[in-house]
Amino acid sequence: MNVTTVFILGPAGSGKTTLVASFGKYLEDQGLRVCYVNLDAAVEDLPYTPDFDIRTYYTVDDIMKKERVGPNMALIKSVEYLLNYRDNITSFLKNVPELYDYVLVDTPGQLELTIFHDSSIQIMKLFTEIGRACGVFLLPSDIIRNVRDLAFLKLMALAVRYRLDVPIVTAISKADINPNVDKIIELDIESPEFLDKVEIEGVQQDLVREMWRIIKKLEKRQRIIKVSSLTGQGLEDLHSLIYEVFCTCGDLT
Ligand SMILES: Nc1nc2c(ncn2[C@@H]2O[C@H](COP(=O)(O)OP(=O)(O)O)[C@@H](O)[C@H]2O)c(=O)[nH]1
Ligand SMILES: [Mg+2]
Repeated sequence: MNVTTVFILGPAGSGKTTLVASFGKYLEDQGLRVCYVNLDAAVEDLPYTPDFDIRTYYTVDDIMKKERVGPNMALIKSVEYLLNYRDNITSFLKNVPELYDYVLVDTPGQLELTIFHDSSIQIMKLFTEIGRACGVFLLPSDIIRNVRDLAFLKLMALAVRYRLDVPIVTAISKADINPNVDKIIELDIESPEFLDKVEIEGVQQDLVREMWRIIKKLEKRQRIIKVSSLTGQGLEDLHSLIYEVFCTCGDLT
């Protein structure tokens, strides 16, 4: 079997790092060999033991001291620094296809560091060269309070798909926190309740409706899955969905 790289993506605090640990453990329990990669130079503690950790080479604290910059600039520089270690990453990846079935890549806490900077895109490309790769974009249930929030997150997921040249699946994360999320995600623009639930009027209402149309047109149709690292809910679904991304049928509904 080919090695499969899964980039775990999503807004800050959406549960990426925690999912790398819980999903990795789930895959290992299925007898699969999992390689854990941390590309976040700002993280303090990890709930998994990384096989490759960018902090071996530098941390955001190091950059703040060395370059005499504040935390925001150091975060940006931390992504630019990635390219200085391109050879280290390439040489690490050389043996990965023989040793592992899955590579789980924990991306920087702030999503914009991953998608705005060419250096992270170039580094992610290295992983696509050793086997197949896809992304899981997390839509955290705790910030989905209404249709507008969901539309906004879905637009972000589309933007990520546009930036990264890999298939992207979406998953509602931290599903244990917000049980009402079901009522929101099942709402359909065609349903009579839709505009009531949007709870806005006039131009904004037209905007949300139009945004939904665009999302529905562009987003790859996929069944909705909900995951929780806390309870283990949905990890099996996530595994199936990732598997299906690469099967020839390509139908994720
Ligand atoms: N209730 C709940 N909390 C979670 C879950 N996943 C992550 N968290 C918490 O959400 C916060 C951010 O998680 P983290 O994995 O660091 O997010 P990241 O910034 O996307 O890597 C932490 O306090 C986690 O303990 C989950 O499935 N359920
Ligand atoms: Mg993280």
